[in-house]
Amino acid sequence: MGNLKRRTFFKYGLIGAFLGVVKPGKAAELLDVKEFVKVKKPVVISTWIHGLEANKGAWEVLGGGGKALRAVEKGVRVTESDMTNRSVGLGGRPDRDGNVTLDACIMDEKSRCGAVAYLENIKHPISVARTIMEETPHVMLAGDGAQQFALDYGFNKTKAPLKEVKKDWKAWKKENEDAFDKPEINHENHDTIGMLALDAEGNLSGACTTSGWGYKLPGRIGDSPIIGAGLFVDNEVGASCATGMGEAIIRIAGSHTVVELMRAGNSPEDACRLAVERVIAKHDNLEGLQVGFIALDTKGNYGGYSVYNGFNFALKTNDFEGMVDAKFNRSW
Ligand code: SD4
Repeated sequence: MGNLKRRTFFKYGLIGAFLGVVKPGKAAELLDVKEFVKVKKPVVISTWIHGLEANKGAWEVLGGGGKALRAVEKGVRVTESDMTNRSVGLGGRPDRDGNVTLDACIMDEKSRCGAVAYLENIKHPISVARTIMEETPHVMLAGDGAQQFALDYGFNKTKAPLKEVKKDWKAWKKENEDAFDKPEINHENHDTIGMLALDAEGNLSGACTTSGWGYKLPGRIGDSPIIGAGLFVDNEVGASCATGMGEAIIRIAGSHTVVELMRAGNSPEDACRLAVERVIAKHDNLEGLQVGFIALDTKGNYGGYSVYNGFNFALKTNDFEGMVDAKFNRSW
């Protein structure tokens, strides 16, 4: 411990002892009490504007001292329930053949995780992911097996797509015969919700849920249900989640990369930026390739970064509720 740290240690150790937070005998066991004092919690961040409502849902748990895991599930269920949302839940756009297929995953402070991919007709994929995590020895279920599992565990079947979504899909199909050969993604048709929370006990959890790339090839699965790509949590370091073109995020194991960059000492924003720079370095053609990451560390520091401008995230703490514009590498 250097001189400065030693002073910090004694200063806060003594304050802690005075306040009764730290027993004098215990103070010697704390390595860096200054860091401990600085932790800001609870805090929740989530991708895009729909994150505002989702954060409110999460805060019903976090604000009362509840656990991050329950908060992120409750939070993103708000977005999954919103039938006006075209990129999350059963209100989402279908695949090329007109079927709505959902991807989601969840991860907690003990590195337990659950994921569901290519799930049809179930309203809350995030809760199916949590049930897989808690009730099975597996991490991920997909397709018909995942749906059967959900039905067995009491989830109801719900019809999709919505009438108006089907109408849009029919119009798209008429105009886009080419897309059957060469699928394209654009930055308006995909807005996954990824959420990260740090609870009052200092534990992290995350959740990610999406209907994926609108009009995707049938069978396509993006990054959102893949632990390490769409979401990663390490309670010793921090958590990250991703939005944007899943294929590019998977190629660099995006969210895991962000967490490892934080482990190496980068701030959440710098870690997101470095991961975005890695995405950029791995792609010759960046046209339409939007990727954004958000990250939250164990001290309640947060940040986000994207390839292109326009990405933002919702933040809620005891003192602040609102949107934060992420920094970006380039403009559209
Ligand atoms: C996917 N990453 O399926 C998702 C889509 C998304 O913001 O995040 N959109 O590739």
